[in-house]
Amino acid sequence: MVRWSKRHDKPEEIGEAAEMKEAAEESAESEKIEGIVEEAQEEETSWFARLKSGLTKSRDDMVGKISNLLMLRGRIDDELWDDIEAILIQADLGVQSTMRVIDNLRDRATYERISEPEQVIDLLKDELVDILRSKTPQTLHDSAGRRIYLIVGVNGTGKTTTIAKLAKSFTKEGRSILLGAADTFRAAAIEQLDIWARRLGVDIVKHERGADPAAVVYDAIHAANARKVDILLIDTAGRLHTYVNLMEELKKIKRIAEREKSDAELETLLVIDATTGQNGIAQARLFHEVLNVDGIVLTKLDGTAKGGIVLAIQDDLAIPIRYVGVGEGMDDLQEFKPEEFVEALVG
Ligand SMILES: Nc1nc2c(ncn2[C@@H]2O[C@H](COP(=O)(O)OP(=O)(O)OP(=O)(O)O)[C@@H](O)[C@H]2O)c(=O)[nH]1
Ligand SMILES: [Mg+2]
Repeated sequence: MVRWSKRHDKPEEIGEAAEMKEAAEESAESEKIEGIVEEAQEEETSWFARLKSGLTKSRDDMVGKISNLLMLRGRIDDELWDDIEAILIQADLGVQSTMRVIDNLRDRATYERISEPEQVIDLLKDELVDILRSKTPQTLHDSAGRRIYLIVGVNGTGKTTTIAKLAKSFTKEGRSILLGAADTFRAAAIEQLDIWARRLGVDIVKHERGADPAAVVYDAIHAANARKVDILLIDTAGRLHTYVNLMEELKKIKRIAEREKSDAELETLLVIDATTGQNGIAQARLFHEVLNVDGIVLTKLDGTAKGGIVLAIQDDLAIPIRYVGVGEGMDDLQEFKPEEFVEALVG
């Protein structure tokens, strides 16, 4: 744990043991990154298959339960809608989106004289796509223009990994990249980003651990402006002494970025771990209040993810989902596409 000296606002000496631990962590991190890069090169499974397999649990929790219900019930009545409503809420869809889905399903079932319960699944699919599509913005930015991505989120959600994945994907598009290491708080955070920068062959702007993150952001933006770099990706801390400290720091960083960005567009992306369900929604609400985020990166949709939170975030909170991640591999992050997501979720 890093302690801070009051006078210099810098970490105090951490001692030999801590340094050894850090060196061990760095080497473990380095090995892990090597593994991820190698796996990405061998990766053959398609993105959609991975997304679909990642959403297996969400699919079982939502569509599986609804299908069973439809089979058992055998007819469409008020009780059926109530039961579907309960399933959607349990699947973390959010109250507002669940109400909207149920109201629209009920109306359409009446207008279209749907009598076979199995048809409800197709209606549900349409409804989910409609909601997600209506809330998915057309591109936020001029795709050819210079951009600065401020990557924020609580610790462990996948910020640094997402930066590496985005850097790789933008590099493939032929765009020039710079990384900014503004998580100066956590031990080994700068080294972790540095390892990625080396692996991906991109430049990085970094200061010493404990330095003022706003100063890193200032330098990174000025370097990006001077070199006319297309994409600057800024890593930030996920944890400080307190949540209030973190929010104050991020607000300051954003203010500096807005002020210094010159002709680049600034996009604040909040990274949320999909396995945290309702907690992730609470994080989105809080970060949005303080930082006015432009979009969400939803990571860890593989495993025990709660796919329903996509609707809760995009519909209830009206924050667009920009990217989704389904694994630790370099190709496991893609732009969010409503039709594809619903196809993978509902099948
Ligand atoms: N399964 C899975 N793991 C992921 C995904 N994205 C990131 N991870 C893993 O989550 C862990 C944390 O990722 P980081 O990128 O270090 O998270 P962070 O937000 O930068 O964390 P701090 O720097 O501590 O704030 C790592 O082990 C990643 O490999 C994903 O989409 N799926
Ligand atoms: Mg990090």
